[in-house]
Amino acid sequence: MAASHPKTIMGPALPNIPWEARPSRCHDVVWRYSRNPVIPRDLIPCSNSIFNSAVVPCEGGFAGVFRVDDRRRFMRLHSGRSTDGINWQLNPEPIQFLGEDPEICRFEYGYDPRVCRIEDRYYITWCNGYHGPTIGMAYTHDFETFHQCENITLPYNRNGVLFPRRINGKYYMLSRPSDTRHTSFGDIFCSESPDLVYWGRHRFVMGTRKGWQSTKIGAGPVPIETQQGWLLIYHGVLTSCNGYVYSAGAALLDLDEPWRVICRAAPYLISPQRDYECVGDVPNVVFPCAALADADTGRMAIYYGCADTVTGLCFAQVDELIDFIKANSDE
Ligand code: BMA
Repeated sequence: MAASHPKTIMGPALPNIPWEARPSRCHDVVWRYSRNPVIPRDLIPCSNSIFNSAVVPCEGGFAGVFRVDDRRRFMRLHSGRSTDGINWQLNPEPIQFLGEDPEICRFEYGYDPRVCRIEDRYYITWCNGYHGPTIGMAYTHDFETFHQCENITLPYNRNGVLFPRRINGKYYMLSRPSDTRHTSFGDIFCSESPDLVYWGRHRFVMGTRKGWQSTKIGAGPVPIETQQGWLLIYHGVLTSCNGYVYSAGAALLDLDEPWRVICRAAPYLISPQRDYECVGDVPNVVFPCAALADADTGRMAIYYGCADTVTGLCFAQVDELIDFIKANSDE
């Protein structure tokens, strides 16, 4: 019989969520899929690497937008589909965004997509080349035709992540103002919009902390709505004597005022430890961009880029994850 207490995840059931139980010898709050990586670097003929990619439930299966660095080392976005969330078919051709205004649709580069279903559209946000990195936005109904909108930030900005519903009538976005280079700073901010076009009321959400998140942080997957607040998984960067190390952590944000942090775990959830996370085009990177959640079971499946080369999958139970954040919060 189903549990009688209210479900933690405030969203639909997803009975076909990819899932694997935590290995018996593992005590971590987030554990990796045993057959990682789920997406190899050479899945399509043009790909040098496929990573930092976003997936959503779609039409009984799954669809997504994938970061493909091609064999010219141009950064492109490709659509893809899967029936089980594990075996993916990617369109071998990059997405051609449609739009009226050539100023906006002149594609320079695109990377680190997120996909957010809001009402009847799937919105894609990504780091879009427009006189430097900014946040591009497009929408699709079917992952075939993509309509590009105005950029939603000025340059320079990265990690633009939408909330999946209006909050008190307004749309919200998290982003990370940055620079033209391999930014050595960065905090997460929240912006509000009446219409997904005009953005304002920019609020500070959270900044760097000691240790794994001491250089910069940036929002990861679209936040998951729970009874305890918006569950935000984000990446944090440490500068080691050998360069940047990207790990992932979690926080809970207020449901009504999402710039307010309720609690935030001091330890990371996952850091680069497996070979495919430590070795690749950019070593020592785990970079989550999407999370699936099943409200019935509390299961979560998190997709993350590994070493800027391949895509991995890891799992969590929402109640355990929230307990972990609360028990380890330094907020
Ligand atoms: C960031 C972005 C990510 C990348 C990371 C590590 O600035 O470019 O796409 O995964 O660096 O190289």
